[in-house]
Amino acid sequence: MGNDGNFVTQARPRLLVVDDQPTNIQVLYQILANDYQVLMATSGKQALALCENKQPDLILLDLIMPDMDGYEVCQRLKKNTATKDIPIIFITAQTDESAEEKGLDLGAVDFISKPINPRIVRARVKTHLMLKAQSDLLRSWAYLDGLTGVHNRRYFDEHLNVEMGRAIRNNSAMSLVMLDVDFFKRYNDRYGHQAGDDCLRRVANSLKNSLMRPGDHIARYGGEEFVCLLPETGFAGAMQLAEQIRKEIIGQQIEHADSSVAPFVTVSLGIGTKPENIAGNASALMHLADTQLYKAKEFGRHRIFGAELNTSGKS
Ligand code: GH3
Ligand code: MG
Repeated sequence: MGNDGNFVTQARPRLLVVDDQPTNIQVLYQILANDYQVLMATSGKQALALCENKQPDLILLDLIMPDMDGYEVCQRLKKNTATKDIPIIFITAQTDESAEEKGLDLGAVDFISKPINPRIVRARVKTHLMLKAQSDLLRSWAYLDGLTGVHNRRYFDEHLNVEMGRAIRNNSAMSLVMLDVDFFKRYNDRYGHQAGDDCLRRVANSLKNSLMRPGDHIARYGGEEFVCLLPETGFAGAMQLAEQIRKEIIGQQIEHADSSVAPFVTVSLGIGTKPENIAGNASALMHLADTQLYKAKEFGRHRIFGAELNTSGKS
């Protein structure tokens, strides 16, 4: 995965061929370049960097290389959450079974022996790319909310930690916006559960329409509660966005005759911000946004409250 939950393989799969001998790379390139985008690396170090930045769909990895051998490259890729799901096929002149066993134990999916047989290489690459595409698809489903199509809580929880780590490393700001539909129980009671589901879809769409940056994440956190994760966004920016969301939702004029705040569906929002240069942690930020949401409810609903970590509350 590694990037914004976009797990689905691109139209032309991307392979990475790693070998310290350029002539070996050349041979594989000629076999595969017609069908795939082929990236090349001549050392383990180069391979690791390419994997993080370019996210290949499959790696053909030479076992014996100077400096860092194929086993070590494999081990490092498997340890890194950003690269652990990329399948690895070892290419080796070694015929001894224990080498193969060790490679498979380290998480490689297959072994191909040199000298290269083009038909075998093509067939195995095709098979493993198909398996990868299937598992990418399953993984993406496991992270989606079936009703609204936005990410689910599981995805959010994992991403919150990753983004918080990044924000701390870069000393950058980061905000959460938590949102809860006002008087939603009454909405269901009056209009029925089916209409309630439609309403949640429309709320999710409003969020999608309001969040413009590619790094922003939206997730359905619970029944009628959503959360937006906004990397590199300070308090003022989050406030502005929350206001836009609030307006967008009331602007849809979804009739809600039993609401005590408006004739339409409204939402309450709570913001938590980790400011620049202040170390935060994911659960403290989550707790802050949640407390602010609670305040927004308490002070009348259809409003926004927010606060920054380590500073006093603001609204
Ligand atoms: P408040 O303004 O304080 O948030 O009141 P509320 O009625 O929105 O909050 P409450 O927590 O009392 O009720 C939430 C309701 O949301 C109850 C539950 O039946 C409904 N709900 C939760 N998930 C779904 C869902 O997936 N579909 C539908 N239609 N309703 C849901
Ligand atoms: Mg509610």
